[in-house]
Amino acid sequence: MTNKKSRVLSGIQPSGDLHIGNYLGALKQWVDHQKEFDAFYCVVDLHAITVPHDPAELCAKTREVAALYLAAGLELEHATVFVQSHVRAHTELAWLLNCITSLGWLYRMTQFKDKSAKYGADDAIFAGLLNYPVLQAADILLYQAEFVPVGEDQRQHIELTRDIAIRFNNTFGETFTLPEVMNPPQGAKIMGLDTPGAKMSKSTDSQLHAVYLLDTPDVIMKKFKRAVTDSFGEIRFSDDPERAGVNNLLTIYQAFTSKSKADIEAEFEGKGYGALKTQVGETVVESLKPLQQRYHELTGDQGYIDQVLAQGAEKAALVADKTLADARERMGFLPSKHT
Ligand code: AQP
Repeated sequence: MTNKKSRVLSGIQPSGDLHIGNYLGALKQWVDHQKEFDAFYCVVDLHAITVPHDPAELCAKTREVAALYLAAGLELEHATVFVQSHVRAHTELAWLLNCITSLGWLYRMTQFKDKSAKYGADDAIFAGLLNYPVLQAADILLYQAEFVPVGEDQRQHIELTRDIAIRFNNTFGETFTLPEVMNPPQGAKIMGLDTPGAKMSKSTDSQLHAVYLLDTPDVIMKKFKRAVTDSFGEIRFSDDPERAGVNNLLTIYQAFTSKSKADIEAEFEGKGYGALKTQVGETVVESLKPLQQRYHELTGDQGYIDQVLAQGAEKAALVADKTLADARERMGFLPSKHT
């Protein structure tokens, strides 16, 4: 009997400030389960250029996101942390997979529909925005990941990854492991505080939409105090879209405290929305304090993060290059004498 750990891979785009949705949907479960898995976590910078971007900001945010991975508690003896673009195999496998991916599959992706709708005319939409789920499939398949810990919004992309892997395996022979989605028990879909009908997102202009991991306590409290609720005056979990604001606050509270729904509803019995907002805000402030402190320590030594990322890329490339070589061979490319 072997004790081989299952492989996991996930990543976050350095496309803005990370928020508590990214933390609860992805980062927290990476940290909570890191000892159980052989883990690869990358900063997916190539995904962040699928919409217009600022080069200096991309570079700064890439380091910031990597530092947040470590500040949240990822330990390097359990997790390989690296930058996606530092491992060239990602872009090469993405091209190979693009050539077996049906256009119809990509047009059906909800994230493409939502994000492209913001740009209106086709001429304003980059082809990368349509194709990036294929790059995401390459990210996952290169590492033969069995599980992909992500928020609920990414489920469709993981299903697409499986479809692409199945088509490749059926056409060219068994090459890729089929990955499964791993959602957290709570917090898989955190909604915007000002728009509880829409998921909390990095790319929004509203000041009251998202609580960022590096927000100060005052700002966090202000955002929770102004969170949209309803006029029912009842504090309980509910799937009713009209009660989505209160449900979202309770979900955030549950994800940070791990209390049961029944205990939480009992705790707020007879209390008003003001008390709920204060309690959730204070819980988030306290929960983020260790992460924020560690982030500031880590970034005090800028060279450290770059060194971690260099070592991570080296380790990741060992795995990724092997899978890419297998895929190239199976597709019939003439082996190169130049390496
Ligand atoms: N609101 C959310 N609730 C729970 N999980 C979430 N995630 C994102 N939003 C929520 C999870 O965070 C991880 C990283 O996401 P991403 O950066 O790859 O892109 P995204 O899903 O498109 O996230 P954002 O924050 O909305 O970014 P932008 O605005 O740049 O597109 C994923 O695991 C995701 O599920």
